[in-house]
Amino acid sequence: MKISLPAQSPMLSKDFIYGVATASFQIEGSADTRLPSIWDTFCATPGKIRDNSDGKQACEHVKLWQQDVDLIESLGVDAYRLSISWPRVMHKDGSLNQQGVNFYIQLLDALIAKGIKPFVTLYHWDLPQHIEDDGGWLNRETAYLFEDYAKKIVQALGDRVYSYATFNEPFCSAFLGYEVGIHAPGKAKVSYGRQAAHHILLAHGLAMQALQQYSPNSLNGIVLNFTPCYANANNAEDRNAAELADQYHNQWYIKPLFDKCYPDIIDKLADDEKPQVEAGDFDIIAQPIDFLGINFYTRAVYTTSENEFFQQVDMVDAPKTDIGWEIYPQAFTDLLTSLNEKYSLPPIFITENGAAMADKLENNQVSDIDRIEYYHSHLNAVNNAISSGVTVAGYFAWSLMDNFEWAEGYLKRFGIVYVDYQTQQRTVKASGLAYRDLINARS
Ligand code: GBH
Repeated sequence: MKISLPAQSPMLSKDFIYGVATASFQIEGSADTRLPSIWDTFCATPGKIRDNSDGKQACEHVKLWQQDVDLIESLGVDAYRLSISWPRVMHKDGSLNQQGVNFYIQLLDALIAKGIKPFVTLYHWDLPQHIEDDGGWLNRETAYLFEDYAKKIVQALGDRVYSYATFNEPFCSAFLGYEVGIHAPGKAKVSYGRQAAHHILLAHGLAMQALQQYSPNSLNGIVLNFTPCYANANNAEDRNAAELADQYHNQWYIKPLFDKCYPDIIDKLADDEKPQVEAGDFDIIAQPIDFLGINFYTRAVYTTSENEFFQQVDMVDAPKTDIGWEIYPQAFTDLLTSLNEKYSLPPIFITENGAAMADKLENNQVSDIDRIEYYHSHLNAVNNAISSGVTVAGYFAWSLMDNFEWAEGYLKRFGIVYVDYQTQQRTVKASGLAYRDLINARS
């Protein structure tokens, strides 16, 4: 079983960037050498993480980073997407923590020495807890603290970074963290979710200005996740439900970046559910971006509901990954072509795509054939979008290695490298080898 693309695909050119991705809290460990984040607090709250685990050790990447860089190199990738832990690089008083900064400097230097392009995300969900204590993303001030963090870290890292993303998936931080509460900080109110989203988008715009000023030579942008919405029955009611779900979960985070407003569904919210927007906010939010990062995993299907705008339908008989997400690669093509029609987009990077599978380590091997199939079908879905005119410049597999999967703890494995958490032994899975072979097969 291998991953292949049509012979003429632009994704088989050496200019197309292939990478692997991780995030700080999910792999770093060494929690005692940084400030606490909202995820430390959330993990310590009973009932929030399925296996009651936490990120104190995770993949011990802070200790094992050199062997992890060798591992990344062995996969033959062009790029590595990592995130910086805000609570590792900043003290409470807002000054840089040089010890934490040095960790990233040595990591970036090691990547660069091997010719691997660093793609750095400034925020992959690990807000310092002391900022949450002052209101977190519900407090407008947090956007300005983020701008300050961005300015300082970007200047400290100098010209080492190929690409910066301000945020990873504002949807997850705002909706999962503040509206339904299944992610940190575990708050649950519609108005909270909408307000957090607005402050995160504002923070993105403020940080974009800083990035373009202090790091004009890197590709600067943002990473959004999309779960394309489909109608359950092909009738007007279900199509409308899917349209509203799309506006609420997907377009809410991209439309302000290009059109300087929220989608129409905002008019259906009660006044006390709408975010407070100040004059000039949309001008800040809609800073030009050099690239758009897109994370795709699955689609969602909707029907009408009596008391909600829409209701998700479980596709009972559909193929699913080990985390229960439907495998539906056509949605990836549909997503890319429809975004390309709606907005005048900069080049796209697929910053995450991958699958959780029930992996077994046997005789030092993991034959994750179903994951290879997932990558094969989804890379071909991207290729189909490129064929119909969408500009995609690169693709990152989520994830380099198994890691702390948020509310699922260590129960779900997304890696193309297997991690034995007892020994911290890494083993490249069959999917990792297949990905390497695809990358090496380019001309
Ligand atoms: C990403 O989030 C994260 O960036 C990354 O840290 C994480 O490890 C990885 O994905 C895997 O989870 O309920 O069936 O409608 C992705 C978050 C996943 C949120 C799909 C919406 C919809 C699934 N998105 N999910 S469903």
